Amino acid sequence: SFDTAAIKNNIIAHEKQGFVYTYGTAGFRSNAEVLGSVMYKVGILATLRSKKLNGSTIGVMITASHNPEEDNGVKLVDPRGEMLEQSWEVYATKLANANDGETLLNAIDEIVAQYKIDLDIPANVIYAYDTRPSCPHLVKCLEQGLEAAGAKSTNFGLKTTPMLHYLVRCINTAGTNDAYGEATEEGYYKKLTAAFATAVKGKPRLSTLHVDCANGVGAPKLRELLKFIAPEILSVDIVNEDTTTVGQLNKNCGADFVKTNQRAPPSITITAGDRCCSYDGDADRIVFYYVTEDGTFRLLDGDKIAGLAASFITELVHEAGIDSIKVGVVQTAYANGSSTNYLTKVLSVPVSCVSTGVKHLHHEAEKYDVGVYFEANGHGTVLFSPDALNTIKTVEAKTPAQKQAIAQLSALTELINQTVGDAISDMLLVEAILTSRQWSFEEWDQAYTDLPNRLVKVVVSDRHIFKTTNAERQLVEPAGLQAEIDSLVAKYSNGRSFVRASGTEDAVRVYAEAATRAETDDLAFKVAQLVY
Ligand code: 16G
Ligand code: ZN
Repeated sequence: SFDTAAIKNNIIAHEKQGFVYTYGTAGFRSNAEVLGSVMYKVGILATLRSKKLNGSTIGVMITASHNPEEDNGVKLVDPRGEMLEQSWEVYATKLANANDGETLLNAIDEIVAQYKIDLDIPANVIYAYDTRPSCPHLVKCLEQGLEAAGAKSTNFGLKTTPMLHYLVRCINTAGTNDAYGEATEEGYYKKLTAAFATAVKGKPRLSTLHVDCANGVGAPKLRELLKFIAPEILSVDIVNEDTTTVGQLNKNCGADFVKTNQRAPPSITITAGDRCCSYDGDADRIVFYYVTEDGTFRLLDGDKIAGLAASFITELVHEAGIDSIKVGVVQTAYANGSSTNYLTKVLSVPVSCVSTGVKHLHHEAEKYDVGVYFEANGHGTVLFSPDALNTIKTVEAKTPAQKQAIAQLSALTELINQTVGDAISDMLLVEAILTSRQWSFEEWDQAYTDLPNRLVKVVVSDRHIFKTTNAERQLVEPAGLQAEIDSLVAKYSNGRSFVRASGTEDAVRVYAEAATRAETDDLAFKVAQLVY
């Protein structure tokens, strides 16, 4: 039961006085040393969230994704495998900052009153964690909170972030019409690999895909998944799978390294014809890359994945004779201008632009029959609306070609992790499309050419004074700054630039793109000077 005396007495003291916790874009995230006290509170919060939702299972994931190994973090997963409902974030923040038992109980009372929570409803929570050395300690702190709050909880152990999202949805939909799958790690592997086999049926296998797992949890999990796929249909070579040597996680490897540095990890020797991709530390992001004959590095990022997926699904929907299903794409301001142009002008699909952060993209994508969403950094997935799923399931084929298209669409709905972006699932999606089309990376890359772009991080004294509008594409504060940026941008051909405060780091980010590399760098530099 919910034991207020225990909650008060077992509180874990703040590790560092004066440290302010914020439930941000991706939950709480910071150096792991200050997070024990937060985990305790998160255990209580997850319990309250479950009670509020009539005992539905809530997920807790301990990870700091692509951050350095000494960091850690935690986020809550809602019953359908989505991110925690946004209105709860401020309460999460309040709980985390309560520094003594009395303040904590007051913060809890406030949540209980605000959401009219019946504390007698039994709570269910599941949790998992990545490979960081700080996880075992933080798990204990979380358990201390769950225990004090009286939740029924299950430790799912080492998992990728998207696996935990999958498990939460499976548990909550079990036995219903939209049961999502078997709530086990094996169930996840079986669902994805069976769908992959169907999607590539009858097509020759592609060459080996080299997968950089960032020395993180993606490595052991991908290895496990491969046991369920015949080597005749997928050939994978795992690189950077050292999850035991301290200091290796995300170090000079992984999706964030590749996207930021626009080059392959030094640990991979890559020659023309090689096909490579990189996961991030918790395997919810992926980017692909190759080098051309003349040795030029070519990145196939989230925008390229979105373009590939949107074109393939649009084509299948048409071949299946179900054009009533409308495909749409959701991007952020970081999407390369060329990708937006390709989607709207060449594919003629609607594109919406939203603020950075998965929760924003996900909810916008739900508005389409088939919503493809990807951040340029490689996080994304595809959502099929209940109506679209139903149409795909029930439509009757009139020709063998239609039958084939319907079977493939149906396989994609199983292959794609629709709860959140998933490096393993997205990898299989891309491989399924490329296998189906018998395309090389070069052919995929032909769709459009990225405009040169530059992302600059500027450390300022107070990033909170930077307020944006229009999906972060324009500043409203500090007053006058946007006008100055606009007049700079006007001087460059195909110029575009915007400034926003980071949600994960104490800094401001400047993005710029223009027709040439020199113009882009110049624009980024000048805008950064305005901000500084
Ligand atoms: C978080 C977000 C990611 C976003 C990034 C932006 C989630 C799960 N993750 O990692 O989607 O791209 O923040 O970071 O929402 P920034 O605010 O520091 O630019
Ligand atoms: Zn991640």
